[in-house]
Amino acid sequence: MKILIINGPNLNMLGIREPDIYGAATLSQLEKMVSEYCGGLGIETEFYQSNHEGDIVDRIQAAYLNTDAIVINPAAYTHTSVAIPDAIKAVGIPAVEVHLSDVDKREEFRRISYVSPVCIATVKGKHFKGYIEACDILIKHLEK
Ligand code: CA2
Repeated sequence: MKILIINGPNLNMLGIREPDIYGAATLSQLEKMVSEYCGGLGIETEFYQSNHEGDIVDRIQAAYLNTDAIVINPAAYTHTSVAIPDAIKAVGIPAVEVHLSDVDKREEFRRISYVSPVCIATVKGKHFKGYIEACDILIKHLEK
């Protein structure tokens, strides 16, 4: 089983700025944690981060036929992109949306997600643990 973990714009800044909202740990630390957790369950992981919407669409399309599940934090594109949910729907790979912060308790515009409708679940406000929860949801879904 292979899970692709995608992080959107500015998440490469994790651990560098805004630790009060996004925590003090880096993207590499997040990737190491998820890779070790999934590795312990015999699940392969692949990680991708981009600041560019079209590149994220290209990566989702490249996952077609060689990836079992997608964990995605689309970051700001959550609230603006139609192309990313279209790509998830097009490849037909089960996906879970993750947000480090609780987007419902922040600015009004963050409550809108164009990605949620094409995902089997959304995990919000659980910081790094949210990515583990997302993997668990997808593993259970695929085992059914
Ligand atoms: O809570 C989340 O995970 C978000 O997806 C993060 C996005 C934000 O636009 C969404 O509304 C919620 C922003 C990511 C910015 O990441 C940074 C990390 C460290 C320092 C600065 C920005």
